[in-house]
Amino acid sequence: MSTMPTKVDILIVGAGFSGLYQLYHLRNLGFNVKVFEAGRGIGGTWYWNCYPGARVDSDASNYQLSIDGLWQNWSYSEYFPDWKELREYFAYIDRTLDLGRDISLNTRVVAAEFDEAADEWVVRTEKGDTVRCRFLSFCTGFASKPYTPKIPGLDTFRGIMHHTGTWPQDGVDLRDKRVAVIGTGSSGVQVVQEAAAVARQVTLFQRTPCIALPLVQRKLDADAARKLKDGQLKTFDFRKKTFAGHSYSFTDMRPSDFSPEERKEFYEQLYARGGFIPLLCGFREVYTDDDANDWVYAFWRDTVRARINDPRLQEKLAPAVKPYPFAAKRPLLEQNYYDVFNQSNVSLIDVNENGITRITPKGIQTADGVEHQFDIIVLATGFDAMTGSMTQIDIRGTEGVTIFDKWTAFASTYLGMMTTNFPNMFFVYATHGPTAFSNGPTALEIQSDWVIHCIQYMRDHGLSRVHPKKEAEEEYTKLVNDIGNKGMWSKAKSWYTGANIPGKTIQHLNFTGGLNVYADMCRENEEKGFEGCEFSTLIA
Ligand code: NA7
Repeated sequence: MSTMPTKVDILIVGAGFSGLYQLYHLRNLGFNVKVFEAGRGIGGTWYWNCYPGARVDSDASNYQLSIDGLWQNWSYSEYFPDWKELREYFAYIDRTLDLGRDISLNTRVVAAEFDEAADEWVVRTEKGDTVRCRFLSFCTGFASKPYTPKIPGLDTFRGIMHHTGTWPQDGVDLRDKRVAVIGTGSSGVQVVQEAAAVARQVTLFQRTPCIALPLVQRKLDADAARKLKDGQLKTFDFRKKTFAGHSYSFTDMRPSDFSPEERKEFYEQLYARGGFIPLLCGFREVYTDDDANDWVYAFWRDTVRARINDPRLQEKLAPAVKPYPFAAKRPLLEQNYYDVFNQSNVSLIDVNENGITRITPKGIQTADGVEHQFDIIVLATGFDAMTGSMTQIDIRGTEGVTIFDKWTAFASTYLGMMTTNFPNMFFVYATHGPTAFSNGPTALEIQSDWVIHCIQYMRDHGLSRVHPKKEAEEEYTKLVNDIGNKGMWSKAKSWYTGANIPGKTIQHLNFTGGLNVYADMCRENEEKGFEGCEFSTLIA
């Protein structure tokens, strides 16, 4: 892997999908580019999230980069690959594109300061190395700052305790153990499924029931993989034109076009196809219309309740009255999550009825005074998502402004890729992008292309500094929040709006108008010479 440079044209932070995509394209354009990656391996999310059961929710043909020469020779073995296979895919990308020579692993960026006299960033790593660069591109994703609630006694536990986002690389054996899982997001659901099969006892601490759709996993044999490959170019093209960056889109039919029986039959067919199909090929009105949302929730609830034997657990896991609108939090995918609660080794504690009072050396104490003893506690408690990936770094722009100070009160960005006071700094697949509900590779390719073209434009025009105009940023930020307010997202507490982090300002952190709309905006913006950006040149 790479040696430490002192000066480069472009420094990329993070070696996940975005970082690798940008490195490949910028290097091909003749720029001197380096990637700094905090992990000891590449893969971003799939390096850190190696907890039992970690698996992607996007399907095989959508969850890959569209780089020519790359996709032709890669096939996943499952329709929804797990973290191990995703790591193999990253190793394949690295090998095929020869990226490793420009990636410094185990190199965490802790600070960056803009040198106004030179139009350069001075970036510092945890080990104390500094590097100068004209452009700084944060490819740190939306979920790289794990969140652990401040539960009293956290550090007194004598067993094994880890957050899913910083799971030990050499794994934790759950076999025959007493396992506690706190959290019912994607991570918690995936761990529960895996633990239920091997652990002696699994106890889920639930605050809010999740809405999980059937994954419908299948193996991809040679024939199935070839069929996907035959349609791959079409997939890459179509996925950029859809609401969520997957190669399928909402029905044109409205709920009122169906009789109740037809509607049910239609959704049964969508459920049988699996993954996000019921959400993304169903009624678009689910995001905006209460009646449509109620119906879709009721359909989901009834299918789930039919799988659970105990009426108490039916009500806990799929309540009669919806706890929040369908899709207001990120829907999850499950394989046998609801079924495992029929097993004698799996139980659920509702922390609203019986809260966690403290972690003890032996386990978790609840409000009823009981000490539940565990060998392993899994903190599946999520992330300070979107803004946190960057506000955790000491980034200082012009006029001494830090990104933490700027975004703590209210996040503002231009196109979800730049922000005023931080010239020559880009970020993708994070704050104000079409991030949370989009297929990752589609969103980050659209955003990264804009970043790459902007840098290229500046080189072609002899420009050394770019930053968004204040009015342009205000307008875009207002757009993000106005569109967000039209949907259901504010009616749930989740990382979509920052509501999962105590004290964090509640606001819309995603562009929810659709990835296709966002892609058009970026293209038009570029065609108009990066309208909304101000460029300048250092006087020699
Ligand atoms: P999520 O989806 O943010 O889930 C975190 C879960 O942790 C969620 O169910 C929270 O409950 C729960 N939580 C947080 N604090 C507490 C406390 N104090 N007590 C009990 N439960 C708590 O994170 P994930 O890692 O699962 O997924 C993140 C994203 O990564 C995911 O959406 C995919 O895009 C990939 P709540 O629901 O807020 O009541």
